[in-house]
Amino acid sequence: MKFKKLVAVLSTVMLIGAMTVGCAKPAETTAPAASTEEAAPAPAAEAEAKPEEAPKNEKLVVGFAQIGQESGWRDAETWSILNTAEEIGVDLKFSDGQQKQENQIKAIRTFIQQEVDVIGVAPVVETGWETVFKEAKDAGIPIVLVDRRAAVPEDLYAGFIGSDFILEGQSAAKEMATLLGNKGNIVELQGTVGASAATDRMTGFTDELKNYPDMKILASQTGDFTRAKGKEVMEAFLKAYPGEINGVYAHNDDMALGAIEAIKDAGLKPGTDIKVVSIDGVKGIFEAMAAGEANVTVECNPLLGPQFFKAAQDLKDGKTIEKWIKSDEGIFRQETAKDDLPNRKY
Ligand code: GZL
Repeated sequence: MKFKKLVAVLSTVMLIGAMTVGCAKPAETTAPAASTEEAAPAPAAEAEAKPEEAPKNEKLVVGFAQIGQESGWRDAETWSILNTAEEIGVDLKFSDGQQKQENQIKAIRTFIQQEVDVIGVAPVVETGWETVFKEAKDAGIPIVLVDRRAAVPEDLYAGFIGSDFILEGQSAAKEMATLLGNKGNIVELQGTVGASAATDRMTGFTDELKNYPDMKILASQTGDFTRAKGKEVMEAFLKAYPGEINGVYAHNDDMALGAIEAIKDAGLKPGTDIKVVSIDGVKGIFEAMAAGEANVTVECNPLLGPQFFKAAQDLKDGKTIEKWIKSDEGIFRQETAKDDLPNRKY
C-alpha cells in the first residue's frame, strides 16, 4: 500500500506539472517583451536564464503512457519512472491508461501534439499500435517500448527495455519440476490476454514442460495480473480438480498471492500441499515465502526508470539505442526468502 500512496503522490505532482506545462502559454509569449530602448541582443537574454535551469529547449521532454495500477510490480515501475524523472529534472508528462489501450493511444496523440522529445509506452497488449506509432514517426518523435512489446515493424520503435519473458517462463517450469520431483499436475494463472508478458511466459513454461513427460497442465485461465482475479480463478480450479492439483504457476506474484488465499480457504497448505511458483519478485511474495506459503519467484525487474531516461536522452542527443535493452534478474526461493526480504527494493 505504501508504494501505491507514493505513486499516487508522485503522479499527482507530475500530472499537475504536466498540466501547468500543457496549459501555459508558449515560453516566447510569457517572457517580458523588452522595450525598444532596452532591446538587448538575444545572447544577453539567454544569459539571464537561471544557471541551474537549462534553457527550455535543452531540457528533456518525455511523454510516458503507462498501463495502469493492476499490480505491485506496476506500481514499482511507475514509482521508478516518476522518481527518476524528478531526480534528473526531466519534463515528464505521465498518463495512467487504466489498463485500456484506447487511453494509451489517446495519451500518445497528446504527447505528439505537445511535441515531446521522446515517447515511452508500456503496451497493455501487443497488437493495435501501428497507426499511432506511424503518427509519432511522421512527427519525428521516437518511441521506446518499456517492459512489454508491441507487434509492429522494427522501424516504428527505437528500442525495447525489458525482460526475457520466455526465459522467465522456462525458469519457472524448471523450478516447478524440482519442487514436484518431475511429476505432477499444474494449474496456470495467466496474465492479461494479449499481453506479451503473458504470451511469452506461457510459451516459455509450456515449451520447457515438454522435457518432463510426467508433468501436466490441468487448466489455464487469465487472472489479468490482479490478485482478486487470481484468487477467483484459483477457487474455480480447486472446485474443478479436487485433490488433483500439485502446483500452481502464476504469471505474476499478485495472482499467486490471490491463489494462496484461495488454497488456504479450501483448507489446504499453500507451499506444501500445492507448490506456488510465480514471476516478478515483489515484497509480498517474499513475505509469503518466508511464511512457507510460496516456493519460488522468478524476478522481473520493474525499476526501469534509469535505463529508460538514459535511452531517451541518447535519442534526444541524436544517438541510436540497442533494439533490446535487457534487464537482468535472478531466481529467489523459499529457503533464502527471510534473508532476501530486507534487501528488496519493491
Ligand atoms: C512485466 C509486466 C507485468 C508484470 C505484472 O514486464 O508487464 O505486468 O509481471 C504486471 O505484475 O502487471
